[in-house]
Formats: sequence, C-alpha cells, structure tokens
Amino acid sequence: MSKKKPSPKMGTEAAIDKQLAPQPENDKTGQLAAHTADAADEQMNTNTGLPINDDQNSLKAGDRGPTLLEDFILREKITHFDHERIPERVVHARGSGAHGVFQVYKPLSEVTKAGFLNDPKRETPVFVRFSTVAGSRGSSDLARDVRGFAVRFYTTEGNFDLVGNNMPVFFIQDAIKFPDLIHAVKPEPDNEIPQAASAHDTFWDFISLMPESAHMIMWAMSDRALPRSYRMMEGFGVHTFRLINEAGKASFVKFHWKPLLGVHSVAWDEAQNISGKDPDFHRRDLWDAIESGAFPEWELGLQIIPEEDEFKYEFDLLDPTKLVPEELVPVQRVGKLTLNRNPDNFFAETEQIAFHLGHIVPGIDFSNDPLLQGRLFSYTDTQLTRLGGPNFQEIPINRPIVPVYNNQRDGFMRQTINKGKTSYSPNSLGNNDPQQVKEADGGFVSYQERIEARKLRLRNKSFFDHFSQARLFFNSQSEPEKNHIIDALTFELGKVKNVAIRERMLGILAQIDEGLATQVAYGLGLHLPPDLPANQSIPADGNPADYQSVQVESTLAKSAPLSMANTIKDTIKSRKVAILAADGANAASVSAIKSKLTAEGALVEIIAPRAGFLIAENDEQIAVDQSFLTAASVLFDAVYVAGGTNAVATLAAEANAIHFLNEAFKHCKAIAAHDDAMQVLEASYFSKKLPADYNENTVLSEGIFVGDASENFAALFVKMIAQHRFWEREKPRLIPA
Ligand code: HDE
Repeated sequence: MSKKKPSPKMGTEAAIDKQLAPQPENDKTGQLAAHTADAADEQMNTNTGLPINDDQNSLKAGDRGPTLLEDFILREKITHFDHERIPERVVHARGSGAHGVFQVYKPLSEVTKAGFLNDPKRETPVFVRFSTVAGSRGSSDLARDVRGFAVRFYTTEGNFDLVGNNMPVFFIQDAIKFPDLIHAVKPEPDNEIPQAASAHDTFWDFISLMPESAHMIMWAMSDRALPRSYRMMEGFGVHTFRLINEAGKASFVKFHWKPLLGVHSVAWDEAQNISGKDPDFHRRDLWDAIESGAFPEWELGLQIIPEEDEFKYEFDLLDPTKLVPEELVPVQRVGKLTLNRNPDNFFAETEQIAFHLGHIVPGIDFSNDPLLQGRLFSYTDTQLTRLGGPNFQEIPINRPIVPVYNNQRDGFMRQTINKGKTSYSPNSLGNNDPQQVKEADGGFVSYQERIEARKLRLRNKSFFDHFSQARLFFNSQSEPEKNHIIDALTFELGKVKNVAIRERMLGILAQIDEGLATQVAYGLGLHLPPDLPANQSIPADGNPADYQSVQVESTLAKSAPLSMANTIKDTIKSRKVAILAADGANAASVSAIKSKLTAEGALVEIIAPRAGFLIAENDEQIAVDQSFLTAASVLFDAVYVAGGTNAVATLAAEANAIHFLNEAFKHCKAIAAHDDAMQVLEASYFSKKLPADYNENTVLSEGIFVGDASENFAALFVKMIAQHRFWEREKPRLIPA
C-alpha cells in the first residue's frame, strides 16, 4: 500500500506551483483542483457549464411582455449577485495586499529551527496585507490610524503568519479589553458617526480611563499614523514571541520589518485632502509600484533576548504596551521581504486571506503576553462567520504549500474529496494513516514552559508603569514631530464635545509630559487639572486592580530609532514628482529634468491647464499626464515649474497652478523652478518668504530652488526630494493653501 507520509520537506517546488500560481488541473475524478479562471478566448457559460447564447436579454413572454420565472439563466446570475458580499473584517476591514518572497541572509540555527529561517537559498512565498483598523472596507486609506502589517509565509513546514502593525506597542494589555477598545473607536452606535476616525467622544472617553493606552496614544497621534506609503512603514510583531532551536533552547524575540525606502509620513492637512482627492492613495501606490517594477522591500529584524534575561529590564517583556529600545537590544537584520506581484483578484486573495496569530511553524512559539493569548482564540473564530464555515483553509490563498492530511471532514463548502473509509485515529482499517510526526522528523511540539500558578484575574505589578515609555517616545521625537503630536491631540480632543473627557485626557498627558499637556490645554482653552495621584488616574468607580499606574523613570532619555527624523533619506525611488507646464514651455529643460528624475527611479507627471498635449516653445508636442482639474499637489512628493515665456505667463495666471504650489509649500515639499519661472513663484503665497534677489541655481529658501535645469540643478533637486519634507518650514504657521 502506498504511503503518503506527510513529510514537511516533501514536494515543495511542485506544491508551490500548484497552490500559489494555480492552473486548472484535473485530478483523477475529473474535478478541477485549485481553480483560476482566465476568460481570454473562452466562451461564456453558466455555473453548470451550459453555453450561454444571450447574456443581454432576459426571457420574456413577447418582446414587451413580463419576464418568465422559467429564466434559470437570469435567476442564477442575479442570485449569485445577491450574495456577492461577505461580512467585512470587524477590524482591519480596509486593506490592500500583494504577493512576494522572503529570503533569509544566513542560517539562524543558533536561535531557531524554523526551516525558512535556515536556508539562504530558499525563497519562501509570502502574501502581505496592509490595512487600517477602524474604518469600513470603503473608507479612506489616509485616516489617522494604526496600520496592519500582516505577513503570511508559505513555508514547507506550514503557513507562518506574522500578524503585526506599523507601531510596536498596543493600546491595551489584556485581550479582554479589545472589544471595549474597538467599540469605543468605531462610529458611535446611535448615529454611526464618524467613519474611520478616532476624533470623537467615545474613543477618548475610553482612552482617558485607560492609562495603559498612554504609550500607544503617543504613537497614534504621531505622524506614524499617516504613512506616506505602505512601502515606507515599519512593521512590528508587537508581542514578545519565542524562537526555539534544534536543541530545544528558547529565546524571546521581537519581530521588526525595516523598509528600505525609510519611514516617511504625510502631514495631517495633506492626509485629509488626500482622503477626498484619492481615498485609494495607499492602495494605488502599492499597486503602481509593483506594476512599474519598483518592488517594495523590507528587512526582517530580530531583537533576540536570552530567556535568562527575562527579568533584566525595567519593563515586562510580556506587556504589549512596551517596546524593547534598540539601544538595549539591537535589531539584527536577518533577511529580506520583496513584494513583486499584485493579486489577480482582490476578493479571492486580499479579502479571503485569513491570517491567524496561531499559524506558527516548528522553531517559533508564543510568550504569555495576555494580549497575544487572547488573539490566539479570535482569529479562527472570526473566519467562521466571515468566510462562512470551517473550511476556509481550503480557499486557494489560505492553502499551505504542503498537502494537508488529517481527519477533519465535511462542513460548509468542503472542497477536498477525501478518499478511503477512515477519518479517525487510531485506526486499523486505513493503515493508521495519516500518521503523527515525531519531533525529530519535524513534528510540532509546544515549548515546554514550566508554569506553577494559581488561576487569577489579575495583572502583575510589572504591568503598572504606563507612562515611562510614552515619555521616552515623546522625548525621542524631533521638534516638528513633537509639534505634530501636540496638533493631533488638540485636533482630536477638539472634536470631543464632553469637556470632562478632555480634562481627564489632559490629566493623562500631564503624566507623560507637562509641556505637552500644557500646550494641548492651551489649544483647547482649558487649564491643566490639579495633579492626579500617580498610582490612580481613573475615577474611583473603576477597578483599581485593573488600572493602577506607577510612575517609573526610564533610564534611557531618548531612543533614536523612534524618530522618523533619523530615517533613510538617500533615495527618490518611486517618489512622485509633478512638472507644472503649459503651452510655450521650454521643452529641453522639461525633458532634462524628467529624464534625470526618472533615471533616479522617480515617477514624473506633466500637469497642465488641459489634458492631451501641450505645444512647447519649439513647437514640440509634450504629452500631458493630468490637467489641474484631476491632479493635486497632495498626490505628489515634489514639484517643478517649467520655464518658457508663454508657459510662465499662463501658469502665473492659473489659480490652480498657484494653489498647487501653495499646497506644496504648506506641506513642506521640495519645490524647484526653471529660472524663467520666477514669475510663477512670485504669484504664490510664499513669495513673501523668498529673497528679492536671486541668481541661477539658487536655494531661495529651505527646499525651494530655481535654476537652469543643468546636471547640477537636477542633482540638487534629487537631493531635496530625498529629504522627503522640510518640516521646519511649518514654524511660521501662517500658510493658507
Ligand atoms: Fe487583530 N484581529 N486583534 N491585532 N489584527 C483581526 O482577524 C484581535 C491585535 C491585526 O490583514 C481580526 O481576520 C483581538 C494586535 C491585523 O487580514 C480579529 C485582539 C495586533 C489584522 C482580530 C487583536 C493586531 C487583524 C479581524 C486583542 C498587532 C488584519 C479579521 C487581543 C500585533 C489581518 C480577522 C488581515 C485582524 C482580533 C489585537 C493585528 C477579529 C481579539 C495587538 C494586522 O480576529
């Protein structure tokens, strides 16, 4: 009798082809296995295979008569349509995904036996889904929110899901508070307002009563909540996990994703504008980057902490409101993730992927973080409703690349046709197949942590310090970043109607940093409330055991990696640059600038008063990518104003062109202009801030530059764009746009 031993290393290549790039393929029963449908050159038929002769007209009694119930073709089509929607994810409903690969740089056998972390030659297929948390499926990408960063590795030992966020900590310490947090942030239940926003009473009511959220609030109010692109976000596993090596030795680990394009954000005013101009901004950006071959890349980083060091730090490794500063435990970059293929079908792949924190592989295990532990229940449970039953693992995007053999059977939408009589173990009628796998042969064995404890509903005192890392984060920010946090808090609390909530929140902020609290209070027209006792920052009707806070001073004053000011700023790869032009533009300089920027990997678009073509000074036709009607400064990273006498006169008189420049100025972007085009800059609001006299190739003000489109000029422009933003420009703050 043939043995189908489920060896984890078996048939990898073939299985990858079969599952991840599935082609219609007949098994012996003539059934289609993982089925993809490409209609190219195919005839239309019904779901039972009946060729369709007319898909334009329903069957009627006479050509002006009633439609007949008999029309099974119409009924099949409409019935399917009626059921096209499935419940959206209760959180992280709005998302975008892509396929890619992961490759480790060198074997990590010292700390883990996970196969995909030990073979540098192996390209492990991945699917990544980025998301916002609070908004519905149709909400804007640019909401102020945490971003999900969920990575599935299709390994030869099964799927490993690293279901993380773009912030390294979380709002709450215990999973039992998650429904409360989400109820508070979601639209308010009476009027379903506001969509995809935390700036409302119920959210801040909850937060102001939960001091443990202080650290995460600092992150959520920082520009990290407004990424420029999914490709420019860090990712974090958040919880402490365990790695286990072949000898069974465990180490604690924090997972990081480090983007090779650096970590960059947009301004809040810009985010709000983008939400109107292009609510799909991040989705489009990811899609376009992959289509154009600018594949997004991250390095996997590990902070490895020997088990012996579990109690070495002034925070508890099991507390998900704490990060491990990189100064204490450096991040080792161990491999690279590259996203290189867009999904074929959003629903089938991005919508139906079912991540689960509990999808791990031998060599990786959990810690006792109480937030992590609760998540282990939630993810499978939610798919039962969302994907309609227990067989969601059989949906192509969820299948592992290794064949699955177990005794689970039946249920809604079962796809597998299991053979044989036995679906129980042990059995003698079926050779006792499928057989368990010994640990030595790759079978998964949970880490044998020793636990001696009482059953309690309590948190350890080591979880009571709620402010030291919130303070560390705030102190580590640059001046502009601090100002953005103050602005964000003033905005959010300004939208809160209940003054008692605002005041309570000021009490929390005061425990993080008094200067911060004072400035927010000023913006709200309030005074700081009298000091709150350090160990009890919520009203007495709460349960003190749950909410106690203690004040601890972090031994670290600042942590450089927490500020985006210290990120990578040496590339303009995939940055979007607008060239403002009109009839009569100087073609040579436009083309020189465009080719230099394109050579550096930027995406350049010509924006003009009307779509189609413009006629340059030398009568050359220049293709226009967008008119001022459809383009907007907030959709670009930098702007160049073309020269040419007539073009300059047109642009200087074109309100949309001036608005474009004013906005680029307001959002601190690089602005370059041909030296003919000074007249256009003079029509802008910021002309007042430019010097009266200037020469060719002159930096007029930080990030603003005129010149002759020479090599040097273009090189300087590239350098300016790579800076991302000139946030110092915000200081005068009198910037209409
Ligand atoms: Fe999730 N979370 N979560 N979460 N989460 C879901 O699972 C949940 C938490 C995260 O792109 C849901 O399939 C609980 C932390 C991401 O498909 C649900 C708790 C972190 C995604 C769920 C948390 C995350 C989810 C909704 C507290 C960062 C999107 C649909 C114990 C480390 C994955 C689904 C995707 C999705 C529950 C907290 C990340 C309901 C109970 C902390 C990136 O199962």
